[in-house]
Amino acid sequence: MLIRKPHAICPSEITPPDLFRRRREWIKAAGAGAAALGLSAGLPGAAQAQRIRLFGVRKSPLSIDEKQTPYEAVTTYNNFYEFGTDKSDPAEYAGRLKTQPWTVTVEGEIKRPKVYDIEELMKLAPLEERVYRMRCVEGWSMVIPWAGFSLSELIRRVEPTANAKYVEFTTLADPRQMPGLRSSVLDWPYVEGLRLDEAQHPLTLLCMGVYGEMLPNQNGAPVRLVVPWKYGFKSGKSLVRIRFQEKEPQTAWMRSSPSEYGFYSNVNPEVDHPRWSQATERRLGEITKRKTLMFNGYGDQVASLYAGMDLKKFI
Ligand SMILES: Nc1nc2c(c(=O)[nH]1)N[C@H]1C(S)=C(S)[C@@H](COP(=O)(O)O)O[C@H]1N2
Ligand SMILES: [Mo]
Repeated sequence: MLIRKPHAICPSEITPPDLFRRRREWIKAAGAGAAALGLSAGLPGAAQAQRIRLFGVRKSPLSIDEKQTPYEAVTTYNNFYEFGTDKSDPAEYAGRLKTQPWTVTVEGEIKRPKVYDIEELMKLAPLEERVYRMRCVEGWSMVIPWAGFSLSELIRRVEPTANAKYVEFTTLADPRQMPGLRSSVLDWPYVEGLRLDEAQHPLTLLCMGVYGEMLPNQNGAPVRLVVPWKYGFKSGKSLVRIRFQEKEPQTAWMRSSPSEYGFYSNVNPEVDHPRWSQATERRLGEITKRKTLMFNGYGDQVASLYAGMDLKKFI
């Protein structure tokens, strides 16, 4: 992964909430004039984006009870390489992504293949708020109140065949909307994968919102995956295809860096990344490092998925 070392990330890199809010207010006030002058392209995407509240989101018992990372940090400190590799790039450039209309093609080893319209997909099951602990492979972590429903709700409806052993997730790769595709940091599109039982696990979230609102583009609008016991890169943003298959998918990170990334990518403090330790992490907004927890603290729920597997080998 083309990244800075974890210790190089300090809290001051995150736009202070006050400053951000003031900037947004200024932009709102200046909005009409700026648009008329054709200046809107120069404004940060996050600031010009419409914020749309989600209604009827119920609390989930799968949430953790930890202090949530502020909205401003969640939406301005992002990895979304399709918009650039700097943490601030997605908030700055993803505003131009057109998320409507949007479809997600569900295909492969299933009895009911279907192209889902995003509106239909959002209504498939009641939306739940899931406060999850998120751990990036780069060494930072956040606590984020996502909104969505278990991916298993979708999987149940499309009826996997006996040949379905894995699920491949493909995300949008549109060079007209995504300036980061010009870089060859990854072999686009961004592809991720899960074993079928991992994909069916109740914690695996098909996510459409955050902080009670529809996802901002920089967080993967209109629909993304969230797999909280794995490193953040497994949680693909802006999904366009979900394919069920017999073979293990080749993920974008495995293709670009096979010596550094395996298929499972479970958070594991005992297995270092070849270039740095994974034993500790920095929770955004905190100074003192925390010890990273096995399966990111979700071991009680997910460890049984890997019974009998050597997790030093299946990284
Ligand atoms: N399509 C796509 N999905 C992606 C990425 C990306 O670059 N492209 N980055 C991943 C990484 S490394 C992380 S840590 C999380 C970050 O999600 P967040 O910015 O919403 O916190 O998104 C993941 N999903
Ligand atoms: Mo990440």
